[in-house]
Amino acid sequence: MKATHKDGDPGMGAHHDDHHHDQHSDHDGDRHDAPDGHGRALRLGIGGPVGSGKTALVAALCRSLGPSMRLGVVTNDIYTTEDADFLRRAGVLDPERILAVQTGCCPHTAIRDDIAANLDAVETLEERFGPLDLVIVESGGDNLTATFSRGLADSQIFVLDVSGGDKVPRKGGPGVTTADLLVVNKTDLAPLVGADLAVMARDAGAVRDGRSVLFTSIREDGGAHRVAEWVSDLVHAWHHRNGHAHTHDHAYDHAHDHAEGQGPDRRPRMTSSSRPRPGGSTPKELR
Ligand SMILES: Nc1nc2c(ncn2[C@@H]2O[C@H](COP(=O)(O)OP(=O)(O)OP(=O)(O)O)[C@@H](O)[C@H]2O)c(=O)[nH]1
Ligand SMILES: [Mg+2]
Repeated sequence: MKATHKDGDPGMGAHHDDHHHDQHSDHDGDRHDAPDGHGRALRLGIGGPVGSGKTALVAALCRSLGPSMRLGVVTNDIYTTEDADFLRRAGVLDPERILAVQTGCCPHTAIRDDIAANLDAVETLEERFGPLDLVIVESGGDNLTATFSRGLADSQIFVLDVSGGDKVPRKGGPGVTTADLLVVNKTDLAPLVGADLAVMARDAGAVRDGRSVLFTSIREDGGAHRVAEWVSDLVHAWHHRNGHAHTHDHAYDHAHDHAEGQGPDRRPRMTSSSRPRPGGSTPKELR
């Protein structure tokens, strides 16, 4: 069964009866190996606590990457379609390319344990608008343990904000430690809440085993610029890895070796062009 759309609202219930993705419905995220990526979009999961700035990041990524990439977005809310509505109103993407999943349960259930409704939404976008380069799946706000099944997301960004205090990265949890990119958002609020960004950077570095961390103030214009660069690198690596034909309409200048064998396991890396520009409002990468 394809996901249901209610009253013209493309909201999708996670709890429909006919789970044609039952093979993805067991309860061990690690067993959900991503299917062969040949011909399909990179699936990027964005998770993190309630209100940390996930939707703001999705909006910023759509604005930055939309001109050069074929995008789709899936949002998750418990009972509403609030995030999808916000993104449609913001005009960051063709409204039809934004689908809402209503989880009706703990947000992490729909991105980790029973991913059927989210997979339906991703596949619906690809059927309607494909081929796509990138489908972003925003999780509902959850706690520090929430991570995406690898059967749903090829790569994951975890968004924290500074308002929970500078102790949060030190507390770790799978979202903080294992996400491919950790974003620490709302740096503009750090002085107001007494959060020491250097402490957050140090602690995040200690628990993340070299994985990337970016500090952002997404509310500022261009505040997610470096996250957009990271994602752009990731999508291009994805195309190379899977042998997709794609135009080299790179939104961002980045280290990009077209030689065979360069793509597969290359982590996106910051290049000289992605370092903070003097006088710019780009967020700081503190590691
Ligand atoms: N001061 C400040 N506010 C921000 C920043 N980024 C986002 N916000 C605000 O924080 C609030 C929550 O942002 P959202 O993007 O809705 O957060 P979210 O993580 O998607 O929230 P849920 O989906 O409800 O979990 C909004 O009022 C945003 O405008 C930032 O960098 N600085
Ligand atoms: Mg949101």
